[in-house]
Amino acid sequence: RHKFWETQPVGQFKDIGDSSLPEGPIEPPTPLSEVKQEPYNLPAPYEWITCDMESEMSAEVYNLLTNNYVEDDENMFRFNYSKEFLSWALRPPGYFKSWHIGVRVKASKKLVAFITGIPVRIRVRNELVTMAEINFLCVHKKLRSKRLAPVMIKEVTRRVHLENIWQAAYTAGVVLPTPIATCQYWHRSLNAKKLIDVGFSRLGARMTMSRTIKLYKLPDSTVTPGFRKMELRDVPAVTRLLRNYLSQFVVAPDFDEADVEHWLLPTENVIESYLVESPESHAITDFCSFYILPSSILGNQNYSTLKAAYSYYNVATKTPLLQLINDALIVAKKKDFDVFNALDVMQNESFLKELKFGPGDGQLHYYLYNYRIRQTLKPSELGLVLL
Ligand code: NHW
Ligand code: EN5
Repeated sequence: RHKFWETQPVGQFKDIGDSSLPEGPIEPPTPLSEVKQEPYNLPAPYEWITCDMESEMSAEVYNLLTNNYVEDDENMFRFNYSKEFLSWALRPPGYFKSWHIGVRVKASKKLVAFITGIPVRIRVRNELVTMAEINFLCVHKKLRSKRLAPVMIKEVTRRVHLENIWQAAYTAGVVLPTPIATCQYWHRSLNAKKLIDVGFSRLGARMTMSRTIKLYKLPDSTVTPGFRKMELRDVPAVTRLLRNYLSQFVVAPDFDEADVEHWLLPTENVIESYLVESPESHAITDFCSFYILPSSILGNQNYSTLKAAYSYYNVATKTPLLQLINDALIVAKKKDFDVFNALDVMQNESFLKELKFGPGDGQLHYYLYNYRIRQTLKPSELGLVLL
């Protein structure tokens, strides 16, 4: 069934429910001297390249992904990560350039495949594990089903091993051996008319366009006193808030101040973060964030881009979470986003229905490489959002 994945140190379907298997690494690390020193072989027309995401290479990567990356099941939309977003996603503190891997045609130099890793510290229950986060696996549409993906996965694994890292985390819309959790995408319409016009959503039964627009109406300004954009000076307070919040989840990143500065400080067209500063004590009590990931609309006469915001990390200690996220929706609407998306991770279930999110037709499966979890987790036990 899974000729490649059956050979890898990942949870196998046949082992589901076997409580005699211990939690933790599936294979021990091998001595670094035993890690293969040369890259894996590619079919003859192709060669490996390391992609410098600060150079013109980043435009080639952008073009490959824009034309060949993830689509929905009906091929109506395709993720359109911006160049600025890719630069942010791939260059966090301590990143390795050698983990930004391209495949190109030797003769023409054309980039035809890509895969990336970034280093991350992830806590699984009480264990802190340094891992690679693998993302942006992409093979050009014309080169699909030629078993190029397994070679790319083996090559990124080799380069991760060379840094003495032996575990990885990744998400995918497809089922592979075997998810640690399966999450649901939810969508909150901000521009209902456009969403319907482009086929992202449908007019409900017994609903007119004007009733639908009214249903999703939002106030013009946020309601929480002390709600403002996060600034550099807030990094220590936000780090404390977030670390404390994430400690309750079974799987969560271990963020220090350098990570919070990178991952949560607002960056134009990439990431937006807001917090609540108590008007009395000036304490930072609540925090919310979303990242910006448009999708190309495939084959529509009137529109080419869907502007989407994705819920990232949110922490509410004083303000009700519902009100905090409603303020995030108000901000997103003001900034002309068409839709606000969220997964049912962390405590998101507590606001999704009340704030008029509806379930999408997509799921997101979470995976760990070379780390076994005894039981499948509930989405609410996950404190991790990948981009
Ligand atoms: S998920 C997004 C993945 N990208 C896309 O969906 C873009 C559009 N599709 C494509 O470009 C986020 C191709 O269809 C791809 C597959 C490249 C997906 N993950 O070359 P073949 C990520 O980036 C398996 C893992 O013939 P293809 C996360 C498939 O099950 N495996 O297929 C990435 C089969 O193996 P099997 C996937 O369609 C995590 C084999 O690939 C997969 O031409 C990567 C077929 O290969 C997926 N999304 O290319 C793993 N999709 O055993 C990281 C298919 O079933 C692991 N496959 O026969 C950790 C590594 C680091 C470890 C460090 C210690
Ligand atoms: C790793 N970092 O399927 C990412 N998106 O629901 C890779 N559906 O947008 C993994 N099909 O339901 C990616 N509208 C896996 C996701 C791939 C993309 C994907 C889904 C998620 C999606 C939309 C459009 C469907 C178009 C037809 C959808 C319904 C919205 C509606 C709004 C009003 C209230 C009810 C729901």
